[in-house]
Amino acid sequence: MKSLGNATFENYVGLDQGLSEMGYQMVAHVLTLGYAVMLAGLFYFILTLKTVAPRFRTSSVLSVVVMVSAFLLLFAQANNWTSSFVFDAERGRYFLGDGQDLFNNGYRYLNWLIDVPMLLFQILFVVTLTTSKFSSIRNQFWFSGAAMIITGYIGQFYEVTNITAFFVWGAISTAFFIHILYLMRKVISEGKQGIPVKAQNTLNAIWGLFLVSWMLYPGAYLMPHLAGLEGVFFSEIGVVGRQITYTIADVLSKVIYGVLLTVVAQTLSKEEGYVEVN
Ligand code: RET
Repeated sequence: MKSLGNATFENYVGLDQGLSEMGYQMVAHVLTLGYAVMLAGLFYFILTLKTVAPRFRTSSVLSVVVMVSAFLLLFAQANNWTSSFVFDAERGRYFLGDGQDLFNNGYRYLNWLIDVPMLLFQILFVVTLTTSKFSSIRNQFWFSGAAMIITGYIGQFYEVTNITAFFVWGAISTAFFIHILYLMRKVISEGKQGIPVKAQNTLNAIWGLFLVSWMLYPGAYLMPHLAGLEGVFFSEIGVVGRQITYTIADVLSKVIYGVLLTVVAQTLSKEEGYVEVN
């Protein structure tokens, strides 16, 4: 009898049903796309640094930190994928290789541990808070961001072997997530006060983007259980669906979010009479 310990569902699918050529390649490609976009984003944030007034530049620098860490960790995640499954020519499918590394999404979670606080701090360097204190919001962002990720990281190990533990850790993580959503809403509504309509509209778009893109992560956590255990998603569909969801979420929450913050900073810089000098 083979035992996979606390392995995540991708490995169980890879052990029993295996993965089709299309499913396996789609994941390999989408993971590669993920780190390629981070490298492209890195150049964008460096090259646009001087288009905003100096007081906004910390936001771009934080995007640079996010791009570098995401690039490295997504690269590791992509290699983890290709080293976990091996093609079996007899059966024409990929299976979990004997003695190979198991696949785990843990690289992502630890990447979020760096990126989530950075992404949350970033907006504080673009907006001006009216009633809240910068340091208080920063500390709450940092604390709840880290707590949300660490509890989720522990929970994801149990997605197959201990459903109760999986849901309890997931619920604790969600409590911190709700706190973050509450803080972000407050930051954005304070930030909109007294700034040009154009920048207010971009901040509204940032709030919408934030809500949608951050919700995709708990969606991916729940993926194998979306239609009940052993349901439709406890299969290749779920394995591929989860990696596509993560990649879309990463591009939106790290790159597009950073670009929109740059746009707000550019509008505000122009309004204060900042002109780029070379
Ligand atoms: C977890 C565990 C299940 C419950 C919840 C989660 C939320 C995760 C989020 C992650 C955001 C990550 C970002 C990364 C960017 O680099 C941990 C999946 C609520 C919101 C924005």
